[in-house]
Amino acid sequence: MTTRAFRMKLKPGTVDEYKRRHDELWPDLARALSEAGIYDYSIFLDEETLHLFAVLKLWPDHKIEALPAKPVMQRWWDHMADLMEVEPGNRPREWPLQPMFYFA
Ligand code: RM4
Repeated sequence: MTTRAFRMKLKPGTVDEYKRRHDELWPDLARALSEAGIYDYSIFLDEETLHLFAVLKLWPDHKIEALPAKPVMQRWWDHMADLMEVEPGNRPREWPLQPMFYFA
């Protein structure tokens, strides 16, 4: 198992809608995340800066690198692009986060 963490960023005024859309995560996207080997996936918001902090776990045989090419992932990113800072092609901008502390 590995843990991966990264930061994303919301556009101003989008917090409630971002939460609402994730509360109704598409079942086919949930399936694609699971099939890519992702589990225990959380996203936290810093309300002051609108930075989103994502933390997820990956099974050893994960295929997370294949996820961006999946049609459901691209549809989700298109669906979310009005709310988030995105790259050309609508993938959310992501900044990797470095592990600094762990307590089990
Ligand atoms: C986020 C973003 C991520 C996705 C999660 C489910 O807003 O689109 O790429 O993994 O949703």
